[in-house]
Amino acid sequence: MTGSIKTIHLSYNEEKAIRQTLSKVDFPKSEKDLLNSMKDYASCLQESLDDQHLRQITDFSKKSDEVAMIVRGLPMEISPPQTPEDGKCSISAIPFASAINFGMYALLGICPVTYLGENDGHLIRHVVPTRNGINQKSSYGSESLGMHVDDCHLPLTPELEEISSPNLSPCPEYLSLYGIRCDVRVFTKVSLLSQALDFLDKNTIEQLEQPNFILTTPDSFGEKRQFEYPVIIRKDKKIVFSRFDKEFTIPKTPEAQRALDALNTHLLDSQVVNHLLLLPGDFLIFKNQRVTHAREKFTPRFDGTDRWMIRLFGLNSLEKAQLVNKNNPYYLVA
Ligand SMILES: O=C(O)CCC(=O)C(=O)O
Ligand SMILES: [Fe+2]
Repeated sequence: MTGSIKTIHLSYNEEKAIRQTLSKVDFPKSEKDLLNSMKDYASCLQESLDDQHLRQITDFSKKSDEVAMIVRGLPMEISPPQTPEDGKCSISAIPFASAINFGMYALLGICPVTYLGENDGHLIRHVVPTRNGINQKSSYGSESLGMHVDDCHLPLTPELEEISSPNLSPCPEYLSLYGIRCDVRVFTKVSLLSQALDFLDKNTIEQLEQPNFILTTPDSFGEKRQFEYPVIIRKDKKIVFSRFDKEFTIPKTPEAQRALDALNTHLLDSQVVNHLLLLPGDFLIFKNQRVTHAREKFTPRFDGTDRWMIRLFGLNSLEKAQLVNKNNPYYLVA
């Protein structure tokens, strides 16, 4: 059921043109270099893409009815290093992949961000099975991840309008994954919230809108914390946002439990779920609070060829961001 996800296939000539223009820009060695040069990388993409593809890509963040997009066939390293078993890889080992990700963010008008308590302040997260994370429910593990919204304890976009000075930064508005190595057995599953909600009655939806759910922070966040929130929020009565993450949510009443179970069932419905594989050079981006994503358990080989994706979080603006340290506008309190 991929009809609901905008898919763009770049041509051979587009890929080649991006590769050629990018190789004229200095290769990045650090995230600082990537941030400094992201507009230059975006110019390389802009020059090389067909007009129609360029418009389709730049429209994504502006169009409120578009929630997920895949751009397939972007350039990648010709010979990427081994999949890192500890989740660490220097930018200079994957300059193309890194530049493409930051260039796409600049083209889309999105700010990459990272949050305190996860990923040690780095923007790029390597979604790989790690030896330490093997039993963790996190992007570093190989356990199953149920349908979820990332960092869902943070204020959702409509909630930010109500809170004048929150002490937490906004929940990521975007999450992107870029394929470096594919494991054809392991899909990323993406469901559109609006499609799942079409199956629910008014009463169930109203239950989900009550602050009757206790949320705990996931494994990747270090220390555990608890919050009480609604699971869904409607903006202007139309656009729906969620902080769905069943594994970390405790409903406070039997009605809340039933509503959460019903939403989970429909997010997993075969008519709703999109099963996605990212081949090397494929870039998936979605509006984190308007879809849910999941992954099934798999067995890593730890032979240097395991599944590897680059993940970035994004916000439309840093205006409401609470900074960990005022010298770094991309490192946010969470
Ligand atoms: O491994 C995947 O396909 C998704 C991982 C995930 O949920 C994440 O990185 O946020
Ligand atoms: Fe996730």
